[in-house]
Amino acid sequence: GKDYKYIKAELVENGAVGVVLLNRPKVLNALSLAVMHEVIDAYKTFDSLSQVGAIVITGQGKAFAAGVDINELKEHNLVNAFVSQFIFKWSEVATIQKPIIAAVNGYALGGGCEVAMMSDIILVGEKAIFGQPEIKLAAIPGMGGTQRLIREVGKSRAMEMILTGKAFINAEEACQRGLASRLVPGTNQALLAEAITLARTISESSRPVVIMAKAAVNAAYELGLHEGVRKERDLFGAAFGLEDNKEGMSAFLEKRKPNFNHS
Ligand code: CO8
Repeated sequence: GKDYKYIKAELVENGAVGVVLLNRPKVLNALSLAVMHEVIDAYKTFDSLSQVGAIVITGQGKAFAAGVDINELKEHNLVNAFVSQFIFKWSEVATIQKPIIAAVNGYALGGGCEVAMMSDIILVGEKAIFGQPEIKLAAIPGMGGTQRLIREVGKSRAMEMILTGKAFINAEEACQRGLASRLVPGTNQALLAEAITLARTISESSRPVVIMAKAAVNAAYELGLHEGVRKERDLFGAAFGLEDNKEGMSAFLEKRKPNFNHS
């Protein structure tokens, strides 16, 4: 593996799953610029490895991530916030083609909540807490929070969270509203193990078809229904051009496990 300073990145499940562990527990995994560069680099590396089928990101201790690093934020002014890469490099997460699963336990605040929402599936532990407290710093969310949170929890709840900075969503509410897919009881380890199992399950399907499916679902974020359905139809059709597609159907009819070669 690569030598990162603020995260740990490793391949598990015989290389089928890439795991990113945010590793600044003393500051509740605050997302400094260095952390941002390392996470994006790890995501891109995993995305480019043919054996990797899905990626997991997680925190540790009391936090997934308690937001952008406030020590660095306070150094910014209007000019360099716009001109420098600042926090906007996080938008490159949208270029990752393989599914990303966030295993969230403890605080996912500000940028931490936003990094979780940039993922494709969120699993929560019992102690998960989501919030957008930027307003208390006289700032607003800057990594997609205002756009994604309304889609996940509805406008009213999102407004309450963003305008007060004091309304938080716990694990149960996150599941109830659909922000998270499900709750995994127990320790951080149990949550991570479940996220890895999920990633492994995804990695057993045809890689290109998984990428098509993710792209089709994500189109719903960006396109209207008419164009979205058209995009789905194009991707649906494209899947029929794959060898894996023939293998998948043959295997079903021959009552055996498919042997995908991911092409
Ligand atoms: N940045 C830097 N350090 C942090 C951060 C952070 N976001 N969060 C926690 N820490 C540090 C604390 O300073 C503390 O350090 P030390 O031990 O040296 O004092 C250590 O982590 C442990 O934290 P606490 O002692 O505070 O732990 P508690 O359990 O008492 O409290 C909380 C936990 C409630 C999570 C509390 O730490 C907290 O409120 N943190 C800040 C949460 C926050 O405001 N996040 C949003 C940040 S802004 C953002 O993400 C995007 C902004 C984009 C707009 C930019 C506009 C310019």
